[in-house]
Amino acid sequence: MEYKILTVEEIPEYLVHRSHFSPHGAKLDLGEIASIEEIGDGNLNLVFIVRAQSGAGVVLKQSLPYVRLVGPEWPMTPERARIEATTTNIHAQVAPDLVPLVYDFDPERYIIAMEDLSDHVVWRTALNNGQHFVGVAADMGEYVAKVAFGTSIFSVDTETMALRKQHAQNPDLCSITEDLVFTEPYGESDRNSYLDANAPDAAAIAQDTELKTEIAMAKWIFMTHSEALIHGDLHTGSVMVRVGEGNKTESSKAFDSEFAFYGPVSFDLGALWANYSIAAARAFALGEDDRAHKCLALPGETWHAFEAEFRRLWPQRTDKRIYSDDFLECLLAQWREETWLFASAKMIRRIIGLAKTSDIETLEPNVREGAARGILQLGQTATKARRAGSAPDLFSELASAVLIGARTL
Ligand code: SR1
Ligand code: MG
Repeated sequence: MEYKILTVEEIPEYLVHRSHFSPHGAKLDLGEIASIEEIGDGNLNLVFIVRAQSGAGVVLKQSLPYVRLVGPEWPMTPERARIEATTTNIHAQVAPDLVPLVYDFDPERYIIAMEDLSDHVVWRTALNNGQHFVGVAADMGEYVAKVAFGTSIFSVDTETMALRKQHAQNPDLCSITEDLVFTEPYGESDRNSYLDANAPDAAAIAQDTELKTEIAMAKWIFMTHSEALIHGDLHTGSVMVRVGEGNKTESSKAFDSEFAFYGPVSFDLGALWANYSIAAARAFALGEDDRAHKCLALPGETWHAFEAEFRRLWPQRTDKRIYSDDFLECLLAQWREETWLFASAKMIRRIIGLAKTSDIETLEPNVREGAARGILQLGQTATKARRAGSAPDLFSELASAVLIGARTL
């Protein structure tokens, strides 16, 4: 069937045909539509926000048959919309308040209708604007723990796990991660790019054989450890936050789980740590050191909330015969060390490879140079330093020293 791209003009008619879905418990009456806007700023999809006169809204997200960031010359399966809808629904069962509601999935047009989160902001945008939200990093730790426990063999029986893994196969998007995160930044690739001033830093990465062995280990873990139905792309641009007084988080939602698959739990934690460090590098580059240190407190906040929630859930595991309390300690220690490794890989890719972060890209080149160098050096040193102790505070101390040392203020 020919792929039909959704347009603003078509949406009122489209909603009539999907009339069975009822955002906010009341059908979105076409006569009441106040506005329709395309708001997608991600790398892959079209995103529309439909607002009714009543104030109710719904988001329509369509996955294109190609990578939006590059164009039709990079075809990509639109099936990722099904992965995202299914994952969001499964995550909603285990972490109900921490993901958006999915109202509808249209498998023919690859369109998800989901909760309008207009009263939330994208966390990365807030960080870029110099805002610090209290509680969201802990919420994300809790989310990863609930998913790690609730979608894994600790609570799902073997047969159901086998079926879930089958339905969650996501080879096209996993290949993107395998290439962009774990391979291309470490050698020649047409998709790599950086400031001329950072060419020696990229060359140092490509020549660091010890680092490349660690990254090979990370890639192997990513490709072989099917532990839980992880989010798969949990950076600060995949989190929406609503805050109240004192910038205290009232609601956190992890969204955009199209990269989800049965993978290593520590990959999601590493993605968060990497993006906290990138936010810190931006703050240091702008001379906002107090705020940078607050960003570097976030790895600890996420880890401690993750650990506390996983420990809280542990007594509910279905098989206590061999999965003992001693095993739990080993597992947490292993995940904590892997988190350093994945954080490093996720930092390095955002500086050298395709798909960068606005945190760094919107800095003036003179300070961007030092911020980028700091992130690369942090990735290089953290992969090795983790073996000497993997407490999150040690990561933050290392990050602070490396990012300050590299900045070009
Ligand atoms: C071609 S997709 C590029 C990146 O965008 C997503 O956010 C993932 O991080 C992916 O690697
Ligand atoms: Mg995304």
